[in-house]
Amino acid sequence: MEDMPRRHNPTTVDSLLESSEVWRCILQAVSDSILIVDGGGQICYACSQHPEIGEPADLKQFLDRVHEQDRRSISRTFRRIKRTGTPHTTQYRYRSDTDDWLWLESTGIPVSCGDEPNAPYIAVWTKDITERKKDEDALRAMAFHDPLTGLPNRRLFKEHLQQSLAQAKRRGGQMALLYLDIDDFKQINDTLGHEAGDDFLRLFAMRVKGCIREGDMAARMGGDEFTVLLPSVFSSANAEKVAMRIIDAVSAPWESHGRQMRTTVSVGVVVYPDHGDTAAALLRNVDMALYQVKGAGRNHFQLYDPHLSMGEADPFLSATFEI
Ligand code: GH3
Ligand code: MG
Repeated sequence: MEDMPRRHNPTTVDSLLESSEVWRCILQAVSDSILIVDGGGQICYACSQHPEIGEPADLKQFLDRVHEQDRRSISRTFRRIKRTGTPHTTQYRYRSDTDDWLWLESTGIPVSCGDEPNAPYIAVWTKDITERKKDEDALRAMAFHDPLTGLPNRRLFKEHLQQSLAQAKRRGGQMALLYLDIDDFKQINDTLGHEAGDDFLRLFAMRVKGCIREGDMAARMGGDEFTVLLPSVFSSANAEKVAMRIIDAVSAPWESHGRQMRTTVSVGVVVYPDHGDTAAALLRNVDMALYQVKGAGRNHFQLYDPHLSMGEADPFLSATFEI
């Protein structure tokens, strides 16, 4: 490969870089905001390309608009820059001129001027990263939610189960877990089509959510399997009541292409601490309880009972049927 021809004269570049006029042009042209703060915290230069960020008169005015939960991290970053003499970056929420919360990312760069020792100034280079944060939030939401129903997915459910369990243990209280499986769901897909199946899954999610309180959680585990987490119950009767409410709500008629349908659901129920004291034990036992309902004819709930044997299935008791 041929050497690239040198296009610049080092002496000219040096004198260019020494020209404050050149730097002023560059700073005013970049699309970020720049502040220069002296050792006493006074802002000695401010140039903002973001009208909504504005140009604070001093560091106090700037910090007043930073979200109170982020102020300590900003002070810590400033101290670190002074202590280490190296650049550091921090992200924080900032109240805009229009009173909206923006996400900003600032990099503080220690700079010295002339012969002054110990870099007495800090140049703060700030980008508006609000859109990037929104995209990250949307991606995070996608990673933890089921796209069809919008409900939390298995991953988020498992996190909440662990948290609820830990809280119940600390409180010495009880919590309940319901495992729901739609009866004969394959039949909806087979007779009405996959889209009707999807419509019913969305309707099912809404009906289940309508049966629980704020603080409780409904999640889709996959396919036609859902869970409901009741982080605080006083007795198994509370959980059974919710299970019954869900069974009633789900069995209300629904319509697909002018056809009136009715669909049922089976529910397994476990309560901590009676039916297990780990997430794995509760999940194993709730699955067993659900298996018992399916075996006993479906369209019902079953509180986990290790002594209960499986009944004979009655395929005509429940499922989806036209009415
Ligand atoms: P059972 O009463 O024993 O639960 O019988 P079932 O027909 O409901 O059987 P199962 O629960 O095993 O079937 C779940 C079916 O759900 C199988 C699969 O084709 C279908 N399914 C899984 N995910 C989706 C989805 O996102 N949309 C639709 N429409 N169908 C799905
Ligand atoms: Mg099913």
